[in-house]
Amino acid sequence: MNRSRSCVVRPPIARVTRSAKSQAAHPKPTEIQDSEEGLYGKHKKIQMDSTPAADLCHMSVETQDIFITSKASDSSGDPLPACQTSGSKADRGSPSSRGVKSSSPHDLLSVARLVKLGRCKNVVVVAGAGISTASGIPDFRTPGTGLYSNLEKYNVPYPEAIFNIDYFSDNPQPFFSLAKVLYPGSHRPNYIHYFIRMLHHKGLLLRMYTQNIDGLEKLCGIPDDKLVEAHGSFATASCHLCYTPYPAEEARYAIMHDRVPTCSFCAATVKPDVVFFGEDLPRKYFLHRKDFPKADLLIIMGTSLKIEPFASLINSVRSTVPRLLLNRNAVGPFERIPLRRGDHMELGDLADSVRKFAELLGWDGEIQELMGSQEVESPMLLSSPSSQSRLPFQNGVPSDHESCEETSRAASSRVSSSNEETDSETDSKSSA
Ligand code: CNA
Repeated sequence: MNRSRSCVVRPPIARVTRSAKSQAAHPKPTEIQDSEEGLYGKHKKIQMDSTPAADLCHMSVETQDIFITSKASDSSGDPLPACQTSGSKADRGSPSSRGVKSSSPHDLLSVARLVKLGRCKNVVVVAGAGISTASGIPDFRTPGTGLYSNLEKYNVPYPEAIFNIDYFSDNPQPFFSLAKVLYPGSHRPNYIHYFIRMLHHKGLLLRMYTQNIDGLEKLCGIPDDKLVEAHGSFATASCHLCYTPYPAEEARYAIMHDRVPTCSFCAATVKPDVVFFGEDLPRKYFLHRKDFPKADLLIIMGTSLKIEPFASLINSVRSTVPRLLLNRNAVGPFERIPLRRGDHMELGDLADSVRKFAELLGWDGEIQELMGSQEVESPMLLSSPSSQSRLPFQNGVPSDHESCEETSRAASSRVSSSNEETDSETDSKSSA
């Protein structure tokens, strides 16, 4: 994974990031140069309703949210006021209903009808931590159960510090303690993951963009070429300063045994290639430039849409493309009244909503069967944490194309980093 050479120290107060700023500044359709050759082929010429894709490269979080969530961790207040699910669509326009969002009972039905009519053949799924809470992995922001409400034990000044590369540089311990909980291995995919796999099975999944780092998408069988792990994963590891690759299994072993893995090249701390605030996203993320203009249905599930640039992705589908939000509460543009034409949402427990959607599509039986067959085919994979943890690797070697790509990228970035040592040092010094 490339780390930004222009990495800027972001104190909690400096909210505006390149991506967030550009989104505000460029609400109009963006024209992408025809000559622009992407990593994964040529980009579409016109990208409607899009945030300039080139700007979507650094992960950041709204500071406002940092303060709100910090506050939430020492009080029982809801950082993102949970939206009520009562009321009708007509309510949405009235000032008295501002902040009170609803899902119509017809929303799921309308989208299911479109799918059944064969109108959605290029479905893009955008997902976050909420798809894995049913697997027992806490999300970030759910009050009470979310990781941000339970950070006292990590002793960090503000929740996001735990994923801040500059903070990590000084003190990796908080992240390593959390990594022990998040490392893939002790959790298994749930119905929601298998629903997405079923989309693929039906030939409808154009791509899944996940912010999750738990590896459950791969574990349930969503193929690598259909998956973009936008915030990286634990499948590879490298030095956080010089990017020299480090065997992921060794990093895992060290972290699990409360040791700090260090780089054999420069002796700095090694970290799993999970994207931190202030770091670049994996290159595969830029597939969004060709995927989103092509999408004919966008399903957004289990995310608070608080982290940029990922959150802005959902604005880069064409304006006529239906967007379905499945979440506990309204988030992002779905908080606005009235909703954009073509926007639908089903609020409530995600597993319930997804099951309902699957039933409307007539897929529920098949999904159950798929889950059952997975259990029978590889009971150890699904039940044994230790064997699960080996899944992304085959004898310690990353088993998929992306992991290899990440590794070779890290190797090449080591070369470039030694060539540009001064840059890198400046960055790291300013980070410190
Ligand atoms: P978040 O900010 O915690 O938001 C999660 C959203 O999902 C919230 O809106 C919740 O209301 C909603 N949600 C949670 N559980 C349910 C449920 N059962 N039914 C319905 N809705 C539910 O997390 P985001 O994904 O938006 O933030 C992105 C971060 C989280 C990424 O950088 C991840 O790396 C990070 N993260 C990942 C994991 C994981 O890999 N499983 C876990 C925790 C955090």
